Amino acid sequence: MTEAVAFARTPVLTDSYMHYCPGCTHGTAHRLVAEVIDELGIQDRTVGVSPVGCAVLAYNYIDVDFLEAAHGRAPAAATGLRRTLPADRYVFAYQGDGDLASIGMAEILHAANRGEKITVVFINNAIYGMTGGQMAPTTLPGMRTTTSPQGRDSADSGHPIRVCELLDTLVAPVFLARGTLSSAKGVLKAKKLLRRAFELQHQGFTLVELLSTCPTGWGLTPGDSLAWLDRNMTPFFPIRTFREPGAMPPQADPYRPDLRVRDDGPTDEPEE
Ligand SMILES: Cc1ncc(C[n+]2csc(CCOP(=O)(O)OP(=O)(O)O)c2C)c(N)n1
Ligand code: SF4
Repeated sequence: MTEAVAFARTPVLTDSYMHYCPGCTHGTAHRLVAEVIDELGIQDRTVGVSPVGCAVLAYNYIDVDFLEAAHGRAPAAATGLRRTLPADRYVFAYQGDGDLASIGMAEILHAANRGEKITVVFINNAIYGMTGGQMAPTTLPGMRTTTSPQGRDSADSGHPIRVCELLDTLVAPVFLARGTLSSAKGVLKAKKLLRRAFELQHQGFTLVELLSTCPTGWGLTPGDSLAWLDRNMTPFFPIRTFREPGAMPPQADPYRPDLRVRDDGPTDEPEE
């Protein structure tokens, strides 16, 4: 009797058990990144930058060269790699929402604004998972965390930050998209987004945000976490592609590329 292989380990994943909690979609995201690297045939030309957060050990699972960055500094570290390695290399940063949107907000904004030719895989689970479920910049209004036991009060703690929408105000990014890991359909689409980001990486800054579960931080079962994500996160963080190559930011007028400083000195009278 011949056996058909229905499912196998991606060659770009190491043969290690992942440490993630049951139902955590960090593992799904790792697998997708590994599959994309495998399919593009770039394993020996790819360097990852791992974050501080639950994915700190990403280098144990995705079988490419890795650099470990201090909390929030992955885009800055990736910038260094990008600018010093040969141009045919692929550089990606993998970051959680605490890492990227809190302590690392300056790094991600400036790397995107400079148009660094990197891919950022942004895992948004609306909470600080690793440190015990504290409120993150992406925590939803009314969402209970260990530091917002009554639910996030936006009047006191601010509103959740929508990272793709924020970066979409910048001129330089070439690809910005948000997907979800909450369903099989979402996972398939997420892989397409990651592949597109890697394919476009040498044209400029690319980022894929993936809505992700944290059953432990959310205090839910794995199954309930998927439903909770769909019910609560997706309305606040819409699944869509924000930026494609050649597109200008929504408020394009002030960013006309032909507008530059004039070299004929100040005029006495403002022109009518
Ligand atoms: C400079 C610095 N500040 C704070 C911390 C503590 N810390 C470690 S992980 C983390 C947040 C992790 O949350 P997130 O980035 O959302 O990733 P997740 O664990 O949810 O995947 C924090 C605040 C640290 N390690 N270093
Ligand atoms: S704490 Fe949350 S993000 Fe971290 S491994 Fe567990 S489920 Fe995943």
